[in-house]
Amino acid sequence: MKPKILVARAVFPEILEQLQQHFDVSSNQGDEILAPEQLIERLRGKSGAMITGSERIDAQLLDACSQLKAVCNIAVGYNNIDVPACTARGVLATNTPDVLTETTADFGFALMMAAARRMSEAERSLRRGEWTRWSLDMFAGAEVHGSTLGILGMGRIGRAIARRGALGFGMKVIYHNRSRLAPELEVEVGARYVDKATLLREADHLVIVLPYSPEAHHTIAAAELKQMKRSATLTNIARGGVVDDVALAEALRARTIAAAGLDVFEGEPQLHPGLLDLPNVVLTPHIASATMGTRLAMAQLAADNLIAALSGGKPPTPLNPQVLKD
Ligand code: 8YV
Repeated sequence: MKPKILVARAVFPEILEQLQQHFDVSSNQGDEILAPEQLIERLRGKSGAMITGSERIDAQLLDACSQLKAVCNIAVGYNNIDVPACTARGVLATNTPDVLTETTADFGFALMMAAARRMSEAERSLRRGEWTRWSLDMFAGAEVHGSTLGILGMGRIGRAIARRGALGFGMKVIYHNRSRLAPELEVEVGARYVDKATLLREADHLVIVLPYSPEAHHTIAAAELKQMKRSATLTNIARGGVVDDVALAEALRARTIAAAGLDVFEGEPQLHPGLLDLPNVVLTPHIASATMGTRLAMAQLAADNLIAALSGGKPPTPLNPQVLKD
């Protein structure tokens, strides 16, 4: 008998077909969002789950679904999974690193540029029919090339953004992270380590790529925003909650920073209503990894993890490899 799995969200048909060759698949191609109790209900008796950042795997769910052996996230971030709780119950958890790095860095850079060069604001004005004449300072924004790029969090995506800034745009790149990169890696990506206060004080464009954890909650709040230049931009492609959105909306409204680019929000898909009325913020619905090629690669990696995990193979990207038997 094939192991039973749940694919919690709609996935590409070719991925579903592969999974059906190995498993008795319960799918959700209607892409209905499952409330926590519905997720538990659908997962009972299943050995595996393919999930996204919208599904939460916690101790309560794991205890209710004791047959579960593997949960495979279609995302690199895994703050939706209580990994220690999985490990304690011998459940393998996996994520999708690497395959989305360059695509996500492209988007982060684009969002930063859109905020700096006031693209959304200018486009909205044009669509409203306000472009009746040209003027010298019309939608004049901040320089990107040659400016200082500050990166908070220096994992794979942070490094890919640093390379774009240093090599492509001649930016001075500074970063802050819990751990400093090896000297040769700093040279390769063209970035210099600084403390958090220096990062906030010197960055013309601050890009946040810090994974969410309770310790990272509101890493950027009112006090941090106050330390930034009035001309600076802030871009968040990490997770909602790393930035205090209420404080950010206030800083943008009061123009104590110039602009922001946000792809992630506290409590998304809801967002702080104050953000919607502001001209100086570019808002996108968590799409930094959204190219067809990358989303397919992410789903494929999650499928490879699930197939290996439930057939005694070696999952490519485990988060808690200690649960795997040799
Ligand atoms: C996902 C992301 O699309 O990988 C991540 O961590 O934030 C995005 O690439 C999203 O989380 C859906 O699972």
